[in-house]
Amino acid sequence: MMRAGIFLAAAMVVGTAAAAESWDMPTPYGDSTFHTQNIRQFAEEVQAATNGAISITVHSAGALLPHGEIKNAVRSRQVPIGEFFLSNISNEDLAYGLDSQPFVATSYDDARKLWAIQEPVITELLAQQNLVPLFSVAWPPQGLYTNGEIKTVADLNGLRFRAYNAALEEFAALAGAAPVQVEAADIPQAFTSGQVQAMITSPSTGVSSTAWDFVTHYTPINAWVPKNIVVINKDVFDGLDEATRTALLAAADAAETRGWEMSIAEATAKTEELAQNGITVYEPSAELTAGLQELGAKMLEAWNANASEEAKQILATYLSE
Ligand code: PCA
Repeated sequence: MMRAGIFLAAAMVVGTAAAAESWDMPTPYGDSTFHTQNIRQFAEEVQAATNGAISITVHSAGALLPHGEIKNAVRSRQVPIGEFFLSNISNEDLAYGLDSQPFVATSYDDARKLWAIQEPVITELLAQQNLVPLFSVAWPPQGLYTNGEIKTVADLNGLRFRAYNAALEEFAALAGAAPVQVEAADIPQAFTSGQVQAMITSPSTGVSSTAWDFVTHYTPINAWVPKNIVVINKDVFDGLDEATRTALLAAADAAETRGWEMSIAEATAKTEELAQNGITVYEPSAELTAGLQELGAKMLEAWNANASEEAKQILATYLSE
């Protein structure tokens, strides 16, 4: 009896050790970001639902890998799973970038509709790179941070403007500003060093970068609703047993639902927090909105001229629904 008991216990430990996997999960965004809080909860749920067979360590704020390397690191299996800003890879196919085109999808309803049309196309594109998308969550609608009120597009002329992707760089340049690429985690430093003077981002990122330390005004121009995406290496995914795969997908579904809810709640709460910390929050003038929309229309023309067939199909379906 005794001997059988010891034998069984030893076998169970070995069995668990062989099945257990530790996954490093990089994200460019810091710990105060709701996306990061959401993926940490996802990690906990995966661990619980798989009885510890998979334990995920989230590495925030670009600590493990620079933002621009995360997608390829998952592709090459340097890490099994990771999060990045979806439209950052629009240079590969404009299908990835439609959520960051100004004034295409400007509300959560629009953004959800766009994601539902984008998702199957993106899933196929990512499969060609040995990647499986697990979930995608929107940031709050993007607003404009400056020193002093911006009344028309002309007021942006010459400002050193923080950008996070190619579309924002194009938008800023069309507005006559000078775009500078800066990661979210480096925003405070970029402003205090004078590298940049203005930015477009969410109220969430405004609060997590304590924007009141370096700008005075914020206006919710709600120009687009961009998304993060979490992807897993396809070989890693296919190598899981069915029960584990099912648990992982269920946790991913829950994370997508929870993430969008967190985002919606933050859009209001974080705008209030900006005001509470002394930032003047104002509605954009009709002239500013019209001017920015004109730039958006120009960008969409260029987008259409360069987009792949599948990217154009996403836009056509989106506009027809
Ligand atoms: N915050 C991120 C991406 C979009 C957003 O709201 C950033 O500013 O980099």
